[in-house]
Amino acid sequence: MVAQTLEKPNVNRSSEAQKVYDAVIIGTGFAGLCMGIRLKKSGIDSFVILEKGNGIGGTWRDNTYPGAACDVQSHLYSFSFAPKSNWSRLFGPQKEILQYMNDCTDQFGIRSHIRTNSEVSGAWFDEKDGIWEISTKEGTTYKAKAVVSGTGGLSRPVLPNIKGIDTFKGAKFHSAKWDHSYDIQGKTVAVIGTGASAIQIVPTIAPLVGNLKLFQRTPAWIIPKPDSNIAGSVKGIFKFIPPLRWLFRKAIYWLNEIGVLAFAINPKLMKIFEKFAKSFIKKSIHSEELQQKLTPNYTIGCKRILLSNDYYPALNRENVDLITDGIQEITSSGVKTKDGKEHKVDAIIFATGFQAAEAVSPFEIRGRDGKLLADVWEDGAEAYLGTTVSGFPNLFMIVGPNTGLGHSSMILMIESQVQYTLQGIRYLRKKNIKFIDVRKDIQDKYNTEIQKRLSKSVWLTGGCVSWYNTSTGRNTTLWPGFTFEFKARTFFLSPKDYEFVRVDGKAKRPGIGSRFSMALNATFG
Ligand code: N01
Repeated sequence: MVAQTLEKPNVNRSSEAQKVYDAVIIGTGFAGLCMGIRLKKSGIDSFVILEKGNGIGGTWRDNTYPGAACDVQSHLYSFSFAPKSNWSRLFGPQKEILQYMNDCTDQFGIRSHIRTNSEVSGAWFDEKDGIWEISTKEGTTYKAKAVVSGTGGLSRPVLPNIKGIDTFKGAKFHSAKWDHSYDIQGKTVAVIGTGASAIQIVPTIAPLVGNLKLFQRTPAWIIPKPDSNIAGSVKGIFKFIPPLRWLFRKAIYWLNEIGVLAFAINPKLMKIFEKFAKSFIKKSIHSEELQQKLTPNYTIGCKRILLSNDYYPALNRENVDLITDGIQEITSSGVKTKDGKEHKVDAIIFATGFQAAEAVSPFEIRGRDGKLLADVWEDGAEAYLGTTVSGFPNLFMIVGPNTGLGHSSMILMIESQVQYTLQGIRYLRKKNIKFIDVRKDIQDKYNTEIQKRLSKSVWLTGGCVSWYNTSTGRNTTLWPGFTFEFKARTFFLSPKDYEFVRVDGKAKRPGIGSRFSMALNATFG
């Protein structure tokens, strides 16, 4: 239980503290940028975007590890309203994605709204005035009608709880905080973890290091990555014949979308993928012992399916050892496994993932009656349409609970949530509306439905432990359906789902006409 401290920050007497923005957006990942761009495009200028780092990009700024690239096709992993014809590869590398984000920031004129080095320490809702106060660690306080949180599920790297982790004398860092000043050339390096980050790191550093000791707790299912350079002629065609680029994006979209049938509707279909992945192991790995170590004992799809053409070949290398004996402790000079062996290494890289499913928000958020979001989410995060939480009026979360995907581009979900949020912000700009708060019964009904659907999915029936679920086995991260269903459900913000409180204190909802005009304005405004 999080301690109840009802203290607000010292209000900074700067001009920021006096001004009331229409919205304060938190984070400059795809979510925060998308929200800023859509506000700007619809003529709303009264917003700031707070960013804890000193540049934009969120997870794509932080994850600079060798080999970092997207595992979703770039023509789909990009904004629908900002297509890029000249992606260098089908699956773009980190630097190119970060450049794309910077280009969008400038193209849509939102850079002047961004306040870097502004780490939010807390947000408090003042029910009397219907205003959020947002404070930063740097000591500035902002006021806004609405808060849009775009802090993402993968912004808090997790170091494992392994005995002795602090005693190690060599270099150690998390994959999301790569220490580029450390020269790995010729060194003996441990990589702990075999998830999406590790399978990109291992093949990239294996030819550089002296020895690589890879500590695997659970093998991942891996399938080939249909990646390649995109030829100049194709880039030219996409540039000069935009409908073909659009068709290409649509083709990728529908190919990925088919995956939902196996992930969420009938996990038995996963057997087809499993057979394919098993034959991929057999074809790629020389030693039978290694093949066995790399074959998972849970249904494919239960954990994220990984794509790689160079991970298995890297494991065939003489200088790479896959160690599956389980880690006992970390010593001052290496990693000791449960069989009593100490593996001496110069450096340890923790590719151990992020804190995604557990019920925490990265900073204190207090809603009506001083209620703390972390307390409300003690048994697992939940929201309505992954975006709003009852008791926390005028707060919108992009990439909130149960909006993650196992099969396609998160940017599709982000754009849907932004469309929804934009309507909320438009309502709040109406002079007589103080706040809107999603009805608890609506939120509960929605989550009962989502959890029922998830209970049949491979994520809960596949027999694995994954970060998709909380420690009590509740899936708080994934959307159990097609992305077009989510888009349809978030296209209109339906006033009947909300308590509308007006400045005069009366609770009166806008009519049906308003619902349509808000959605149309949000779409075309
Ligand atoms: O993290 P992970 P990640 N002892 O949680 C192991 C996105 N992403 O950073 O499976 C030993 O997947 C853990 O073992 P186990 C993507 O959404 C996207 O790789 O829990 N091992 C696992 O092997 C992805 O899903 C891209 O038994 C320990 C690994 O660490 C998400 O980020 C690229 C351990 C963690 O794997 C996270 O990926 C990269 C311990 N105590 C990442 N604790 C794109 O291309 C944990 N592990 C878009």
